[in-house]
Amino acid sequence: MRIATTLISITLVLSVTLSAGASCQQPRPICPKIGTVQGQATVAEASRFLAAVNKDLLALWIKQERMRWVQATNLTHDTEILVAKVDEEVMEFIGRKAMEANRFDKVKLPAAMRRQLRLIKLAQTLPAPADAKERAELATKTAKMKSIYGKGTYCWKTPRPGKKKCLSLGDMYKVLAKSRNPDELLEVWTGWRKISVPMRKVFKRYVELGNKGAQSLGFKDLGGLWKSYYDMTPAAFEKEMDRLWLQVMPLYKDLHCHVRAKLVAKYGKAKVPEKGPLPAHLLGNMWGQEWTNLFDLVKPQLGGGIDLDRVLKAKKTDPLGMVRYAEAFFVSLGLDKLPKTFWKRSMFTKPRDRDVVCHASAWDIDYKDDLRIKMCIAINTKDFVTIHHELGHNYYQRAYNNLPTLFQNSANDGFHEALGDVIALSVTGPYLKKVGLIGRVPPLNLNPMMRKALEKIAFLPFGLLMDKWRWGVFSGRIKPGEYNKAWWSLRLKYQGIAPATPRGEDHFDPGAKYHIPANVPYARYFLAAILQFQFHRALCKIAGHKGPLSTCSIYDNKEAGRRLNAMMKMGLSKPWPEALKALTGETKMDASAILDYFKPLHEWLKKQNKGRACGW
Ligand code: X8Z
Ligand code: ZN
Repeated sequence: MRIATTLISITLVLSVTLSAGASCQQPRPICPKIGTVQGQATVAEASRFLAAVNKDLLALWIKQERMRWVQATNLTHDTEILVAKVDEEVMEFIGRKAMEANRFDKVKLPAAMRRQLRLIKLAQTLPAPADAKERAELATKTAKMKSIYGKGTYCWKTPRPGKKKCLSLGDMYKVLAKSRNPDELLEVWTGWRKISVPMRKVFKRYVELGNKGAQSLGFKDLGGLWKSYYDMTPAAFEKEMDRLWLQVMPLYKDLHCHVRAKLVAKYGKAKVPEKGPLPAHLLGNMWGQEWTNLFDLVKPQLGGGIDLDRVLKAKKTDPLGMVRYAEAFFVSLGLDKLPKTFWKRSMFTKPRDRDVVCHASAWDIDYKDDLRIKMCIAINTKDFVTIHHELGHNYYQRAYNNLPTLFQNSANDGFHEALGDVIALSVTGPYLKKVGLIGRVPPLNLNPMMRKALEKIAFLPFGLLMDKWRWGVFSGRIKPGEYNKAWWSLRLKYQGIAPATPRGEDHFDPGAKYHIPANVPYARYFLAAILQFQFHRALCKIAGHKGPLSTCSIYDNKEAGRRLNAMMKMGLSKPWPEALKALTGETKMDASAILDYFKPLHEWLKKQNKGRACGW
């Protein structure tokens, strides 16, 4: 790792020195070759500065990743403090370097250098205030929120004979997935939300301090920083999100309408209002962010389709086996196997003896080849997809590992989130047969597409509103006294979902979703949901696929793999439209691919909804 980075840095200095000649031709008082006139910055200095930042940042990030790994896989008082300490150190470093970078503002620089200087400011999702005490407080607050979330459990009001008394979030997933008893569902749904009540105060302070940090870097607030990741102004980015949402909204509304009709049929009008929002606890998922567990209630055809849950269980697939299927897919595209250390160091299952953060994540501890995933794998379709998602992160991380540290990321964060999902879109019937998971491909009907829609289309408004809420909070438009009210009004507006019981300001429901206490921006998942279909369409074309997009699998296609890897290798070195162009030939994010993919289902939904009053 270190050697490669040093080489890059030297190359950079050389190429910069060469191109610096160009700036010497302009009527400038100094030439970089001659050196610095007092107070005036030069290209060569900028180059040295960037080389040092890339080197020091790498060392710091590696240290931070190690600490974070240890904490996430063992939540204790001590690991919480250790992570807060290292976070503080990283925040201090980046904050200081971002300030120092300002001195090159007026120097004419090659685009790659200018970009890196800008990326220093964007290198963290949570910048700290310059004051050391406030910085330490912010680091402590975020570590605290993460650990409250990670340790969260719920114990049944009345213990059930023969069943666990206290449930982890994973146990609660199972209840929400399988139970059709509305009282039980409501108890679990409400029970989980008790964990976030103590977060409210901590969160409020985190907002104040995070904003202060973002403002010290010249952003309006923390939301302003998050919206600046996309090679356009924050205002333009907000518009971009809304534009994409408007493209897909009609499809979402038709899916919502059909699902509601089926929920009414199942639970009755007293529980599910015929013309109103969907009750949040009846959607088979803790946040109503995807509805795949409602498949049996809403499926278009009776027979056919593949029940991957059942297949995986029948084949006695274990967690490692699930990961091996995903790795084999990437290998079939011509990419390397995962390193041996991946298998040794990853956390695949929930340990019995300690608290861990079960929320799935992918890591590249040394920014080179120490790739790992951390998951509490359950043997089901959802986790099968999530494993592909996580390995997508790992393969992306490995593809750009030779770039300067500041470029070691995806073109925009939606690209990172889309990568593994694209692979999961290729998990089709014929693919499952090829890898021996099923013996016979069932005749094609609309069922698999419905299953995907419950995952992808249902997700869209949730993906959109998570950060709409936070942008509002960071800007001060949403006041601490109305956190929950604003949350539920966005849930109603975009998702058409409502809680079954009042959720006043004595609750803090946004905190019951991982990314809020963990300070992970969420617009990325919305973008990924759109982008992955654009990638899929392009890759299928490269693979020479004919016929509907939903039947395409790029499994075993080396050319598709080569093109995908070429895009991943660009990392964050170029504005994202260039990376998108490299793979798809397109320069805009666009929902036409996702709409194309689901067109047959949308037609079917429209027919089903005839005579129903849709909307809420
Ligand atoms: O957080 C994730 C991944 C890790 S980056 C498991 N996802 C979002 C979520 O769970 O809310 C993937 C889909 C959306
Ligand atoms: Zn992810």
